[in-house]
Parts: sequence; structure tokens; C-alpha cells
Amino acid sequence: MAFDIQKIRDDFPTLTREIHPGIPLVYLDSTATSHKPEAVLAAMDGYYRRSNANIHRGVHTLAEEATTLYEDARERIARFINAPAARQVIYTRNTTESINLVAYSWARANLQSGDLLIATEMEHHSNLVPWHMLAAERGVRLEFIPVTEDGLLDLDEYRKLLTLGPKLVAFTHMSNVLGTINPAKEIIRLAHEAGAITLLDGAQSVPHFAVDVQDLDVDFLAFSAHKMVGPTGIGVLYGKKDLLDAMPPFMGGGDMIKTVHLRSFSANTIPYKFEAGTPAIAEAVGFGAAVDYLVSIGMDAIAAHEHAITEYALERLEEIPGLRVFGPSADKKGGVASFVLDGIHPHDVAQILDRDGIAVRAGHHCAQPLHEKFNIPATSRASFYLYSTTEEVDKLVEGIYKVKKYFS
Ligand code: C6P
Repeated sequence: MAFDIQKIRDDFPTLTREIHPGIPLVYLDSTATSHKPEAVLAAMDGYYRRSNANIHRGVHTLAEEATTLYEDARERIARFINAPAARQVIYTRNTTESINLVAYSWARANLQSGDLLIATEMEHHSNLVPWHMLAAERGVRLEFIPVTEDGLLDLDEYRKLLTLGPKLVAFTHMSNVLGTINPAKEIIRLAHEAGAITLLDGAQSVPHFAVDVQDLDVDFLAFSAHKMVGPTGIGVLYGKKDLLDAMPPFMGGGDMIKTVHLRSFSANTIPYKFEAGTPAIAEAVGFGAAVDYLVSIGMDAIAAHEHAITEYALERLEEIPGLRVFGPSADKKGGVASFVLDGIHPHDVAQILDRDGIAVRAGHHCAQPLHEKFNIPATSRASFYLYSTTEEVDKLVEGIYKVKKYFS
């Protein structure tokens, strides 16, 4: 099936919006969050209108319907990442909570003072601050795989760090600033050879290209629905069964228990052990619909489209005098272009672009250490998804020329 960009855009109501009278939206901020297609909105609306009930708690028809919708979505999400079983897919609030679940449960049960954890210099704060907190609490040591000038991980340095015997290697699959797609399979293989387990931050990879947890042999994978045409408020932690089975619960409450007595409790089995309290049911239903939507288009087709847009965007941006794009060439990155303009603050760039309806993000994008590495306080960032067009890239480039003129 040909990639019918207009048909895809018609599925997303927000994309038809005018930002100012007569000025349509040019949405180049999907790395922050994606828009939602009609199918996702309809699935969530349908749940609330027809089947609204709590799950796992009732025998009445609505409760059973809601439970089925919630669990069916889990099955489809599991298939989407090729998980061996749906029970290895834990619903969380987002990538951040998924990583914190590993930090609070697995890491606090398995890491002692002096143990080494390896991350990278390109991590989002979500895959950094939980480890800082652990380091402060119990003296776990942190080391970082350096980022090269062209925005790649220095794998020679990684091999050296591995000789120090790390217990965990936690790293991002794709940088939300540089767009770099890291060689996850190789990084995981080397970590396993060194006796470490691995946590992959898939916030920016799972939405954009096919991620197969069995092929990667990854131990934990974290991602968020809202970046993959699904709703906010729900994400996933995938884990290998033996690891999840052995982990203590993270939060206590309803649904995560088998039995409770006044002075003791026994924990439920996975995935429920980690899903305390009434979960985000409508959001799970929407997440399932989001996965169906992406599958109906095809992850390879989405990746190819984004690659073409990114190649075009980098070519056009690099012809602008005084503009510097960070990160590697298009063949090594996903749909992200973070840039600085000589003498103009990235926030001013984003604000002036907004006058033309162009939505880009400005700041450190929750990756402050990476910006420190490149000696810049902030960047402006344009990012692309399955609904992005070359016409939108042209509007961005025109807008940047206007910004330059305004400040000259
Ligand atoms: N990056 C961005 O604009 P949450 O917020 O938990 O859904 O995702 C956190 C997260 C973790 N890892 C990476 C690589 C990410 O890009 C993000 C979210 C957004 O770049 C919001 S800060």
C-alpha cells in the first residue's frame, strides 16, 4: 500500500486547526507528544459511553467488558513489541514511571553500594535523575558512555567501561535532541557478555520504527503511549519474565495483592503485581487503538516516510547561513532536527515561528547534560512523524528566514 499522506493527515483532527485566523497549524513537535487519530478518540469515547466500569473487580457485564477491553489492549501492545507474553507488559503512567519502577523495584533489590551503572551522555532526565537518586541513597556509581562531536555514542569507551563490571546498562534507543538511533542490539549484547542487565528507553524509538524485544534480547523496555498517537497518562514497562517475577512490588494497594491480612500481604503475579489501584482504563483502550492504527499503516512505512522527511529537512536547514544542526547525518538518526541560529536565542526562534503557526520546542528538552556537553544552553527543535510533510519543512525554513530578518 502506498503511503497516502493526505489520507493519514485527514485522520488527525488537530492537524486541520488554524492557530491564528487564516494561519494553519504546522506541527513540528511530535517528539514532545504526537497528535491522536479519530480511531483513538473514538475508542476512548466508546469505552466511556458504552462500557465504563472498573476492571478485575466485578462480575457484572460492564465490569467484564471493561476488563476485556483493558486486557485485549495489553495483548495487542505485547504483539506490537513482540513480547513473548502479554503479562510481561506492565501498564505504567509513562516512560518516566517505567524507568522509576525499575529503579525502585529491581535496582533497590539488586544494587549495593559501589555497584556500577552505565548510562550515556545523551540521556533524557527520566533516565538520569532516578539513578542520581539511587546513587545518593546507596552509593551506586554512575559512568557514562561519551557522545562524540557528531552525536554518536563512543563504543570504544563503552567497551572500556564494561571491563569495570557494571550491573546495569540503561540507555536511550533514540536521542530526543540529536535524533541519534543507537545500535541497541550491539550495546545489549556487549552488556550481557559483561554480565550486566539492560534497560532501554524506547520513548523515541517504539513510536517511530519496529522494535522487537526478543530480537534485541533487552531485559527492560520503557515507552509512552502519548508519543505514538495514543493518549497521555499511560505507558509500558516490558520486562523479561524471570526478572519481573523476582522483583518486589513498587506500590501497594488494590489489585496488586493475592491476599491481605492485618499484619501481612502476599503480592499478585505479573503484571498485576505492579498495577496498584484503579488504572488508566480508557487510556489503555486508547493505547490499544493507537497500536492498531500504527500497525494498519505499517511501522516500516512510517520509518521510511520519516527518513525521507528528515533527509529533506536536514538538506534545507543546512543551507541556511548561521544555522547549526546537532546530531549525525540522516542515515543515523530519526525525525529530529535540533538547531541553533547565530546570535538568536532558541526561545525567540520558537516564539516567532509560532506567529506563523509553526510549533517547535525550545529549551534543553530535558537533556541538560547533553546541552552542557555541546556548550549551549538550549536548542530549537523541529521533529517529524507519520503525518509530517515536506511542505511543512518548507514553511519552517521560510519561517527561520523571517526570524533572521526580524533580528538583523
Ligand atoms: N521527551 C521531549 O520533548 P514521558 O514524559 O515519561 O512520557 O517521557 C520521558 C522521556 C524519556 N525518554 C526520552 C528519550 C524522551 O524523549 C522522553 C520525553 C519529551 O523530548 C518530553 S520532555
